[in-house]
Amino acid sequence: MSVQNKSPRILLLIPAYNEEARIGPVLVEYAKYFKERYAGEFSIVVVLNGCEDNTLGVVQAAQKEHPEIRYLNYEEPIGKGGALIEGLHHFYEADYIGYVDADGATQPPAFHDLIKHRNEADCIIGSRWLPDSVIHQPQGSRRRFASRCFHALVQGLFWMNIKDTQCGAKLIRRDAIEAVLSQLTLADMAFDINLLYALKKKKFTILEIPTEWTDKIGTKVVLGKTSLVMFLSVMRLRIIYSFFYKYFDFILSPFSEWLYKRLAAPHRKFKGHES
Ligand SMILES: Nc1nc2c(ncn2[C@@H]2O[C@H](COP(=O)(O)OP(=O)(O)O)[C@@H](O)[C@H]2O)c(=O)[nH]1
Ligand SMILES: [Mg+2]
Repeated sequence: MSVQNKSPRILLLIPAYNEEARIGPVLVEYAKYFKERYAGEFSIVVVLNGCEDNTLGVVQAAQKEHPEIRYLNYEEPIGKGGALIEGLHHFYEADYIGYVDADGATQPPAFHDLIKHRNEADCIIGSRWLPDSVIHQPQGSRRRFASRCFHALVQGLFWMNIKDTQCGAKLIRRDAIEAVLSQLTLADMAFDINLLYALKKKKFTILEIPTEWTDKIGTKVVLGKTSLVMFLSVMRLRIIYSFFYKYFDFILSPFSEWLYKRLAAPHRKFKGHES
């Protein structure tokens, strides 16, 4: 088999915060599915942070049965985005790095679909808003309304023309991740915007494909607070990518640090545009 045709090595990241009730079956399903069907090397890294429940015990139990499951455990509340950024710093030997939610909203076949499209773009993302998307259980109406408002805001600020930036299922080539890693700074749920915009700025290609998705009970999203933090984060990102950022960074950075602390939201310093 030539090197080009060889199956790629895939690393799947799963951010997890207080997921003892949801993550166990998801880990087992992913491990079994990819062991049976996938010829390449497939490994999972769960990134836990600040869990107050037994998520760690559940992950360790799954790891005993399936050694391809590993984990990183942070005591500090680094947020979903922070967990993914830490996970992305540990590429291990992967050619592609992807992520999904811990709740099983994206089932293994839907993640496998992203892998199947890997040669068509640098980043493949699942979309719940394309005509062929299959949604078994939609989100509630308030959540969908908030999500569409957020989408309009993101489109107005960044003009990425992506229909669904927030779907938890994404797959990115290793070299694309490496090129943007130093620009990843949003530690909350708006992390995806940070990733996608950094990729676009570096001229990497992004392909949206219809996905199969099921909303699960037990969401970690607290609509009012999460929406406010995501709003602040995309505004912060817009400023970071504006031409005047370098002149005002000395005021803006301490201010945003202070504001996120007041909101008890995860915050990371922006490290710079160059990788
Ligand atoms: N590590 C970590 N993961 C988080 C945090 N908040 C949410 N997550 C994870 O992010 C994913 C998405 O959260 P979820 O509740 O499924 O959001 P929803 O599907 O948008 O309602 C899940 O895997 C959560 O466990 C956090 O503060 N830290
Ligand atoms: Mg979810």
